Parts: sequence; C-alpha cells; structure tokens
Amino acid sequence: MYQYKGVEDTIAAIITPAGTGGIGTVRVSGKSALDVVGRFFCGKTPGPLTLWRSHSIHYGWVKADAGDIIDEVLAAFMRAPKSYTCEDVVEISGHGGPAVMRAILERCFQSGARLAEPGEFTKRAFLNGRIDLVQAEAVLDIITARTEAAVRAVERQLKGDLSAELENLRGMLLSVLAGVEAILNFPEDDTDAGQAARVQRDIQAIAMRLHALVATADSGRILKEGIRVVICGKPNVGKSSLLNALLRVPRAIVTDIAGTTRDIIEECVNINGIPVNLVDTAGILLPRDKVEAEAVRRSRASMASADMVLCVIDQSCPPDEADRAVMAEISNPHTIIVFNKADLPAAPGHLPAGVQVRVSALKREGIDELRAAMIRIALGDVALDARGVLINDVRHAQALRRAQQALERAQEAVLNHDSLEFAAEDVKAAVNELDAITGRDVDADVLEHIFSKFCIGK
Ligand SMILES: Nc1nc2c(ncn2[C@@H]2O[C@H](COP(=O)(O)OP(=O)(O)OP(=O)(O)O)[C@@H](O)[C@H]2O)c(=O)[nH]1
Ligand SMILES: [Mg+2]
Repeated sequence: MYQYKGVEDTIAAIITPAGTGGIGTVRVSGKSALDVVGRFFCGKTPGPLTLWRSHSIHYGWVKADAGDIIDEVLAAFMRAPKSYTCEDVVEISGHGGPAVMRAILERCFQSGARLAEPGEFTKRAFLNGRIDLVQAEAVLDIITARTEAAVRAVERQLKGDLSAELENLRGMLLSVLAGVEAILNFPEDDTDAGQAARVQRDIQAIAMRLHALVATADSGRILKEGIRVVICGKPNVGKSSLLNALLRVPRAIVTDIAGTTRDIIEECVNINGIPVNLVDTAGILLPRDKVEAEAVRRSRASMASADMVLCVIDQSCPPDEADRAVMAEISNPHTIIVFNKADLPAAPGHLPAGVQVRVSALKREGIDELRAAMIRIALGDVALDARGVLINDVRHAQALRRAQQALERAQEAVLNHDSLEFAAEDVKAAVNELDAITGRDVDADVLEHIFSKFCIGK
C-alpha cells in the first residue's frame, strides 16, 4: 500500500504549453508558495503576501535579484485547501514567451521551490484527498482527448460518477461481508439456509452491476484511443477518393493512373465522436518495380495492424482475379466491402459478401451510410451512451474483471456451505480490486506509473 508521508517541499512548473502565446503561467504549490513568490514579486499595492486573501489576483512585477524587472504579471493566489493541489498555490501569469517563462521559473528555483515532476500537481491533489485516483486519471484523459464525445465521457469520470459507482459497489460488498461473517460467527442461529441464500442473492446483484460496467470497456477504449481503419483494394478502385470523401478534404492525390498512391497516407477524422485514423494504402497488385514492391509490402503491413478494414471494389467493372486476391488477404473480422463508383452502371458478377455499402466517392454519395456502418461495427452491440459511466482504462477494466472472478468464486463457496470462510476471502479480494482502482489502497509503483504518463505542469 502507498504510504503518504506528507509533502514538505514547494514545487513549481510552467503550466501553459511550450512556445509563444499571449499569456504563459507558472504555478507554485506548497507550504511556502507565498514565501517563494514573495522573494521576487513586487506588487503595485505594496505589503506582505501573507495578507493576500484566498482567490485574489495581484498586479505587479517579477524582479531579478538585482531588482531589474523580468516581466509584468498577474499573480493569482489560492489558499489551501481550496486549490488544485489542496496546498497554497500561486499562479503567475506573464507574457507567454519561452524566455520569460523560463526566467520566472528560475526565480522560483532561486527562491526555494523545486521543479515539479510530471503530474505532480495532480498527484498532490490525489495524495491530499481532493480527488481519487480515477479522477486523477481523468485529468490526463481530458488533456489527451481527441473528440468532444471523449471529453464529455471523461468529464463524468472527473466529476466523480465512476468513483461514486465504485463506492456504491464497495459499500454493497462490505455489507455482504458482514452477512457472511455473521453466519460464520453465529452458526447456531439457524436461519442459516435463508441467510446463505440472501448472501448469494446480494453477491449476484453486485456481480451484475460489475458486469454492466465491464461491458462498457470496449466502447470506452475506442472513445479514448480511437480506431485505425485501413482502406485497401486493387489499384484505381477509388481508395484515395474514398479517403478524401471521408475526410471531406482532397488530402490524397487522385488520378486515373493505376498505382497513384505509394506512400501510406494517414489522417485522423472524428466520426460520431470516435477518433478514426484513416489509412490510405497503395493498391495491391503484382508490383512492377522496387518502389511498388515496397508500397505493396507497406499496404499489407497496414492491413495487419488495422482495427477495421474498408475493402474497396469498383462495382462498375466485373470482379477479377485482383479483387479476389485482395479479398483473400483480408482476415480482419471488422471488414466492410465498399462497392465504389455507384454513380456508374453496375457490372454483373459481383457477389454479395459480408457487410457491404455502396458509395460514390466521386459524387460523395453513400458516405454517411458508410460512416454509420463503421461506427456500428466498431462499437458492436454496446451503445455509446454519453450519459452513462464508461470504463476507458485498461487498468480499471482488468481490476473489475478480477473483482468479477473473485465474486464468481465467492458464489461457488456460498453454494458449498462448508467453505464460507473462502467466500469471505473472495469478497475481500473484490473489495481490494475496487480500492486499487480508486486509489484507496494502491501499490506505490502503480501510482508512479500512472503519474509518469502526465506532462510536467499538470
Ligand atoms: N465515376 C467514378 N469515378 C471514381 C469514383 N471514385 C474514384 N473514381 C475515379 O477513379 C480513379 C482512381 O481513383 P483513386 O482514388 O486515385 O483510386 P485509388 O484506388 O486510390 O488508386 P491507386 O492509388 O492507384 O491504387 C480516378 O480517376 C477517380 O476520379 C467514383 O465514385 N465514381
Ligand atoms: Mg490511391
């Protein structure tokens, strides 16, 4: 278990993005934040910083040791515990140039602060009890979210909806545990059979709620990480045209010469809130030279790493060996056959196969239907419920699955009346899994790993 030993030192970091901007901000957090800033901040209204009220803003200058002005700034003060970290926090906003920001940060170091580690501000918010681990992880997910739908889902996690559900389940598990222990301690009270049945029912109810949570893990992961969709097919069928239609911009070169695309082209597009990395590949056919051979090799490698494949066929030409060869190479179960050039008369001989959509990449027809099919296949049966709690983290999903398994064992143990002690152990194991998710009881190295994914300044 992680032992919090108290945070003694004061930390500082630039919390705005690197590079130039209108404003840049340095955050100082810790017991001596006011002391640190007081050594170089010169306010328009003179007086000691200790007189600052919480949540107040102060106009002034950051000065070098020799008294020269480094920058004109606004300093915002938030007194513990009502701040991001639950500690005294001063945020100094100056002109957003890298040299200015570095100079202000340097003044913080000279005045007793040290550079914050990646994620350390958020880690302190967690260690000081303002947020739990699930909420701390949500902070990182919000920063890295690529679509609004992903942000909305994570906002609920940050607000504590997932934490509340986990706390509910924990409470239910603890009362089951109390029930099991009552049977163990007072075996002579022979309402025994009834009690065991109740324990069994309660465990079943919790197991179902766990199951519902775990069932959202795929949607949650897709929403967070997105999917990689590879467009393949023989040359000249309209793969690049399809990429352009899905992106709504003419990104890839389109010509009527077979073999136009050689390098892999990859672009991200938001489809119904899901970040989709679309990959256009070179047409697969017998290569005519070294360049084509390499292009075809890369097309195959892309297909192998795809979450979904769009196999494009020109429906205006009769199917041939080349179409069949491409189809034979696809083993991805998430494949959509895209019959392109639907604006032209259909050639006979195309057999219906798997999930298929008819489009005209040229005329931009059928593209919405294709988008809908892609989302349906990506999400499977699990609906994307923007209001529900979603599991979007592998660590959470794994812990929940282990909790589920522990409860299955507990149920078996209750059925076999001799081994109620084992049932109690298994219920405890499930509680421990939930505690690891929320960070009530988590290993130091897990904690380290989670915060190491953050950037400095968050
Ligand atoms: N009529 C019609 N022509 C299309 C359609 N889509 C693409 N084309 C034409 O088909 C030709 C090939 O299009 P591309 O998008 O370059 O095909 P590709 O599959 O990327 O070709 P390679 O990169 O050479 O493998 C171009 O002349 C396009 O204008 C369509 O829906 N209808
Ligand atoms: Mg192309």
